[in-house]
Amino acid sequence: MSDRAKVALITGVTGQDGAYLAQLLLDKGYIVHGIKRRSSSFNTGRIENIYQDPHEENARFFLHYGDMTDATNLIRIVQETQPDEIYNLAAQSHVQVSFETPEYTANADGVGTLRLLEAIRILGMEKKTRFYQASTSELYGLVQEVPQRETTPFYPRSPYAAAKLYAFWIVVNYREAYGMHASNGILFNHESPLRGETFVTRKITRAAAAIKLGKQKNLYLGNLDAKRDWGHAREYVRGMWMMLQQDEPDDYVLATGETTPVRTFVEWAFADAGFTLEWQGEGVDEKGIDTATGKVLVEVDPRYFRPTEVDLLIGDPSKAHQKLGWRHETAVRDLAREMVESDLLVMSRGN
Ligand code: NDP
Ligand code: GDR
Repeated sequence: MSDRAKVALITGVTGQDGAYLAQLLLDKGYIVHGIKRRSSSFNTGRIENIYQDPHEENARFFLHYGDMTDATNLIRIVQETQPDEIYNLAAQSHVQVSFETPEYTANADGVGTLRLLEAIRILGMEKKTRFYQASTSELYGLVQEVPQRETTPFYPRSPYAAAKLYAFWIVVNYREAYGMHASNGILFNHESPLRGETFVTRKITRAAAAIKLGKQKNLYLGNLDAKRDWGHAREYVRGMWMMLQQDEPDDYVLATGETTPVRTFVEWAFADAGFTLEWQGEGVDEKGIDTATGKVLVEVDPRYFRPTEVDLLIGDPSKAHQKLGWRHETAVRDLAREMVESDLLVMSRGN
């Protein structure tokens, strides 16, 4: 083994997982390159704390403009950075938005993955560069088997999931066809204080904090009956890294093995903000009422219902336990508390 620092390239470095992964790899001594999109507004808030001026002598974190829809750009960045490991986290990652932007989602999430794999192949780096693909429990979609594991059949239920299905299989194909060290992490939902504000957990914890601080009156949600297997993002990015340290590439489920209805997550988050909710009504008329004041704090708005829903996700992470030694640590109840506390702090500072 040489003592040269390993080089990693992260697509989607400005997202929730990208920020945690970049931190993890820097802590491990890697040189980290990240691809960020050009945006008219600031989009590097999550990596502000690890940003390094590239002029600094010992800088190990570098950002490059790029996009998963631009093959020329991906080839150039892979050539310039010569990564030992690529983590493909970039995606239009919002399931509901994928119903509004299906073609773009297919392009960025599906064909984008192909572009990156082809960049490796065109540059003759198949044997040098290991590849991680951000696959998802959304592949399971319509319930075929519970808990869901690596052998459970896929049944995607959204343009997002269909695009990720293509990405999953093109990664398997490049592994088999060209002997690439390419692995899929089939990750169940993972959240954190850095979670995007329109995903349900963060939408809930932000609203609970804002209502507590008198900045918002109530919260509108969609399907309260959906169940998700929620873990902590910081622990899941460690699993990504572990997959690329294995001698052989493979596909792994990362999950907690516990599932929780959206409604329960709402109750927890509001309790952590000091409210006790009582539910009244059913379906679109269901309301969450504060028992102390009688005020309606949570209402259902059908605009957040999806044309096709994924009702139940619960993962079986046994393979990751056995082969990677990976385990989740944070229980979902504690995750909800951490997110509410963080949102209360951020909002009370006025941000
Ligand atoms: P985020 O939505 O927080 O981050 C997505 C990242 O991709 C952002 O950096 C975003 O840039 C970037 N991006 C979006 N479109 C493009 C594009 N066309 N070209 C380049 N970059 C782009 O997602 P997460 O961090 O939560 O998830 C990371 C990955 O893991 C995603 O692929 C997601 O689909 C997948 N996944 C996530 C799970 C979860 O529970 N979080 C579970 C399973 C899979 P910008 O900041 O500019 O928007
Ligand atoms: P998901 O996450 O679709 O599982 O995809 P999201 O938090 O968006 O939804 C979870 C469940 O909550 C229900 N829901 C609502 N969702 C949102 N966003 N907003 C609402 O108001 C609302 N009300 C109820 C949804 O219907 C759904 O059942 C996430 C993303 O990170 C994907 O990129 C990733 O692949 C999967 O997790 C695993």
